[in-house]
Amino acid sequence: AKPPGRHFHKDYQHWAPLTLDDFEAINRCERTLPKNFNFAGDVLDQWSQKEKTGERPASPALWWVNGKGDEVKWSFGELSSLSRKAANVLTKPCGLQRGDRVAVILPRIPEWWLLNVACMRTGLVFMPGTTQLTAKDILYRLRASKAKCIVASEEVAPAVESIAPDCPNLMTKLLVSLHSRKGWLSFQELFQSASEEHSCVKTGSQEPMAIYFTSGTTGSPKMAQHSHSSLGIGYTLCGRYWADLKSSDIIWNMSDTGWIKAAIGSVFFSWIRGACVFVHQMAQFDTDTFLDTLTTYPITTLCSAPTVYRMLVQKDLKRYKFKKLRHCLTGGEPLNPEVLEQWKAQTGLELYEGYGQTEVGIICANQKGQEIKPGSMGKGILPYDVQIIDENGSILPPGKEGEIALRLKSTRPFCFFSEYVDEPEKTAATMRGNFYVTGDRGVMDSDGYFWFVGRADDVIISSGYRIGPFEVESALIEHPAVIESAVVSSPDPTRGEVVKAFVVLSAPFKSSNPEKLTLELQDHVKKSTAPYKYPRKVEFVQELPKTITGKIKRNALRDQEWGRK
Ligand code: BCO
Repeated sequence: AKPPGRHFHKDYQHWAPLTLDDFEAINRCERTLPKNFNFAGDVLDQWSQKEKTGERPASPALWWVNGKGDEVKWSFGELSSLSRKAANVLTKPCGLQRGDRVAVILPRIPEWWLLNVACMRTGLVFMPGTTQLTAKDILYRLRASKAKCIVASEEVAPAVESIAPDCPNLMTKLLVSLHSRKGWLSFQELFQSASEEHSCVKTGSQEPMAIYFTSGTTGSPKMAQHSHSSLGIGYTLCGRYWADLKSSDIIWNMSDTGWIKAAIGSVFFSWIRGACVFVHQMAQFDTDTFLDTLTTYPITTLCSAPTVYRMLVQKDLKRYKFKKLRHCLTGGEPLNPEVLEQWKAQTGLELYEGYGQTEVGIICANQKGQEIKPGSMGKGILPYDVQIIDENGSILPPGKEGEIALRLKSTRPFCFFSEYVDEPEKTAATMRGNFYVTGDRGVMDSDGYFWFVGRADDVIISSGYRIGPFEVESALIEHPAVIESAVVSSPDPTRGEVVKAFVVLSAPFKSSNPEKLTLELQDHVKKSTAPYKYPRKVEFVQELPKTITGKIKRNALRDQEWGRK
């Protein structure tokens, strides 16, 4: 019999490797976390073994297409050997060592998955970023993180080159492209000659594995750091009960590689269940290509932002015969019940909404087997204890609105982010009494279902993106037409909410054509910071509402936009 507690792990007793049951038991708090854990070694390499013994269906682990006829299919065995080669590229020619931070700005190409796994194998800290990042965004990320290496595609390379001299810690630029470029190491070339021999680093369960930049109300994005176990084990129950994944499933999770949703849905909860991750690298998102993909490929499980479903239900979905689709997930922003009803009426499929954050992953979800209450985010997912609390940190009863919070004391959930790197005061500011506060307001009903109400702060959630108003205001103020601005959310039928900028103009621009100036300011923001943040609405005003101490009252403008008193 296994002794109790932490001694069950193979590292201590040399028993059989951790199983899916063990991972689920850890999430149910029935087992303690092992001292060491590495997703590549403890999960992916095991699926590779199961492929050899026929315990897993012969479907790929990664299936990538680009709509131009190119296709990549890797089994878990291939993923293991190819990621070992990639690991050798990172440690040998790139000279990186365990604990070094690596910024990875790649579109949805297979190398993103290879490098992600290679970082796990070598104990490097993976820091993904969307390809929409501008030179200024990249500079901030490289300097704040002191990253030793940046991995980028050709489209991002010029922006990196323009700021690299200002990043004293940056040792290596690694280019993922068929062409070589001066000043960059070529991943493709190094990969060809790299050895497949590599032993996976025995990482500690709580050792840093990834850093995600996340926006808040004030200041620049914070670095939310996750450990090997928080991402690698933390979504096991999500994969089973929210995503309903089996090793025979094929999941298409739409999220861009820069967001934690890509990690959760296109790496961790899918691969821990042994499912196939499907990727379509579209030049640009469009609903026709999206629907054609579902009719062409045997995708069983879809995960997309509510904005995508809002766009899709505008189409005549009955015309499309999805090949194998049986389970649909959504998250990143609130889903309106009407969209859920329309999707169901047109496709016969339910929409399972989940709710989470970069810091904590998925914390609530409509889980398979539970009744779906349209408009609700479902129930809390273990190991989290989700509650609604008041301003003093006291739990509120069902039906009372307050802040959505997670219990941290006495036992801190292992899948919780470890900290905002180098910002202890911001990490501490998320704590209230025994709880972590999400910054979102909500209500729990008497059946334990959670209902989203809105943000408690000024952060804007548009199309599934979390956008800090300060970042947009900082971009606007760089333009000579802008004296000051206030950026708030504004309702939008497709994107849920969009960024709206109230702008006070400088004297020389007061008589400008407003339409032309709006386009100019929008274009300016798209060049200054990642374009998804640009203000889709702009209003020119004489002055901004302010408090007696001169602070801009964003809440007054937001209430006005939403028709609230
Ligand atoms: O809509 P516009 O055309 O006016 O503007 C778009 C782009 O055209 C533009 N743009 C992009 N690159 C550009 C550029 N403009 C100039 N130069 C460039 N290089 O910028 C705007 C970007 O907006 P978008 O990304 O919303 O584009 P789009 O095509 O409308 O995509 C729609 C969605 C729904 C596919 C997209 O918004 C999306 O993927 N949303 C989901 C985001 C997501 O995955 N969120 C999850 C975050 S993680 C999380 O929530 C934690 C949960 C545990």
